[in-house]
Amino acid sequence: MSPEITKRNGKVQVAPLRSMPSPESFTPVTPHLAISPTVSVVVPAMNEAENLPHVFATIPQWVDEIILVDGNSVDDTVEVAKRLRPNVKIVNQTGKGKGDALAAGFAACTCDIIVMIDADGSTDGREIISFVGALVTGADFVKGSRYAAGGGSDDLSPIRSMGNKALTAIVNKMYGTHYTDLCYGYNAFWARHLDVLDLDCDGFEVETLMNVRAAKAGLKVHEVPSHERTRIHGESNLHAVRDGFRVLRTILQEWRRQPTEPQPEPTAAPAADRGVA
Ligand SMILES: Nc1nc2c(ncn2[C@@H]2O[C@H](COP(=O)(O)OP(=O)(O)OP(=O)(O)O)[C@@H](O)[C@H]2O)c(=O)[nH]1
Ligand SMILES: [Mg+2]
Repeated sequence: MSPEITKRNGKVQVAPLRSMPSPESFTPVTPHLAISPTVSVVVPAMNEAENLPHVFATIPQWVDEIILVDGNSVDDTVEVAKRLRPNVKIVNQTGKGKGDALAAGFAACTCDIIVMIDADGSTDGREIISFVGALVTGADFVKGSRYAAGGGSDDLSPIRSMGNKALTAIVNKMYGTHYTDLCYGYNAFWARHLDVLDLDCDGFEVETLMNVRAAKAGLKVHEVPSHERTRIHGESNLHAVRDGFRVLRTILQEWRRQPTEPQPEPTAAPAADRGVA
C-alpha cells in the first residue's frame, strides 16, 4: 500500500498508511453500514434494577462490550444486569457520584469507541448508531442534543431547561463552541481521547467537564439529535439548583486549566479518498 503524500508549507510530507482492516473484522451494523472499530457502552447505575430490562433491550446486539458501573445499589441492579446480559462487565464503584462512576467505567473499557448512556430508561440505546456513525465519519467526540432538530425531551422541566440553556450559552461564549445542549448524559467518543477528558469530578457536572475539555483540546465535536424520555421507575438523583452551581463552578474552573494534547488519528484513509478503485 502506498503512503499518503501531502504538501505543508511547501514541504512534502509522507504519512505511512496503516493497512486497511480485513473484511472479516467489520461488524455489520445496519443493512447499509459495517464498521471495523469495536464499541463499549458504559452504563452508570444506582438502584436501577427495574429500569435495566428496558434499557438493555434497546442496546444493539452488535455492541461489543457493556460495562455497568454499580453505585453501591441496594436493589438487584447487578443481578438483573447479569441475568439480562451474562457477559456484562460489572465495575463496583468505590467513590461517589455519576462523574466518579463514569471515570471508573471508562477506565475498564477495552474497545475503540465508548458510548455512555443512562440506566433509568431516559436514553434509548437504538440511537447509539447515530453516535457511532458520526464518529466513524470523522468526529472525535459526539454529543447527544435534545435541542437539535429531531431531538427532544419528555423530561426537562422549564426550570431545568432554562438553567441548561443559560449554562450552554456561557460555555459557548467562553469557549467559542456552538453547543445546543450542555448537560445531557448521552455522549460518545474515541477511547484514544480519554486522556484529553481526564475525568476528575464526582457529580452531574461530568458531562459539562467532558464537553468543555473536548472543545479546549480542539477535538472535532459533532452533535446528534437525541430524544430523552422520562425515567421509567424510581427517583432522580439530580438536584437542579445544587448541581447547576456545580456545573457553573466547573465551567469557570476549566478556564484556567491547560488543555491536554489529543492523540493523533490513525493514518488510514478510506479507499475512496485515496482514489483506489
Ligand atoms: N454508579 C452510579 N450511577 C449513578 C450515580 N448517580 C447517578 N447515577 C446514574 O446516572 C444516571 C443519571 O442519573 P439520574 O438520577 O437519572 O439523573 P438525571 O438523568 O440527570 O436526572 P433526571 O432527568 O431527573 O432523570 C442514572 O443511570 C443513575 O442511576 C452514582 O453515584 N453512581
Ligand atoms: Mg435520568
